[in-house]
Amino acid sequence: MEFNNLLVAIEDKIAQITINRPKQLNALNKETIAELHEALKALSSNEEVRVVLLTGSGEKSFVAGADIKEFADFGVNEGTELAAKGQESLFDYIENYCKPVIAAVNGFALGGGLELAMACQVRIASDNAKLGLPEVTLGLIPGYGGTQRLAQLVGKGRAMEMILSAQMIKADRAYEMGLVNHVVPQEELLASCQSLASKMALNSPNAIHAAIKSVNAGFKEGMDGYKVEIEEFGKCFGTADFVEGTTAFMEKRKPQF
Ligand code: CO8
Repeated sequence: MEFNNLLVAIEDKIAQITINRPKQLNALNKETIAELHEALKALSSNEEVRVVLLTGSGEKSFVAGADIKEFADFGVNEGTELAAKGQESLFDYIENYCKPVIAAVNGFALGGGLELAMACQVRIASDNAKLGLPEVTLGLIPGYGGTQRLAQLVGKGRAMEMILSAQMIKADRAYEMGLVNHVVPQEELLASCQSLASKMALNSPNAIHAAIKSVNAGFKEGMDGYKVEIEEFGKCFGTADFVEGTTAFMEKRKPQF
């Protein structure tokens, strides 16, 4: 897969997507958002890929936000459209993706960059990472799901404080708040993400997708998460993965999914 702003590599069932605009601290312009969607879409139907790692190039920044230069002269309609399209094509798409997406937060995760990390199923940060939603300093608010997902992850009071103060927090604080799952030294970041990804890659892809759908259902307006869980649980019984998983258990061997 060839892209202008991304590098994509696949190894041992794990795809790594690296956002590759280091001079702009990997800021998300429209083309990068479109390419991320395209890359993820292609990987969704690739059965050899079980987990996706998402990171930024260089040692300084995961993603320093949406590309401010691109929307500096926008009006109300263009701003609304930018947020709506981005949410649908990338942020919601990742949240509801059929495979786990792990954000390897290797530096600044600001604005749209933190929103991107928050849309992923799991976040692991390097010890130099700084996270924040500085949009109010620009006369904006988070527009890629940040007002919702930050409150879900860390609670309303902490989300309000981060959004209204626009202050960045360090990786350790993000860990204490539950905003990232782990903090590791920068040189170990990718290996840590790969280690977690390789554990996920051993499990039933069908069950993983069902689990993602069920967990997310509890956070969706008008959806009953318990009901979705029952439906998804039931559907698992009709899959080859269920037959393989239970047979392997009885035969005292590891399942091959
Ligand atoms: N957009 C565009 N360019 C950026 C961005 C960005 N978000 N962040 C950094 N860059 C560029 C800088 O302009 C600079 O380029 P140049 O050398 O051509 O001037 C280059 O990256 C390096 O940046 P700095 O020289 O500023 O590096 P520092 O180490 O001094 O500072 C910071 C690093 C603190 C990360 C600083 O760059 C910064 O504050 N960046 C902006 C952070 C920010 O405000 N992010 C939020 C953006 S708004 C947003 O994400 C909205 C999301 C919701 C959108 C909904 C639809 C619109």
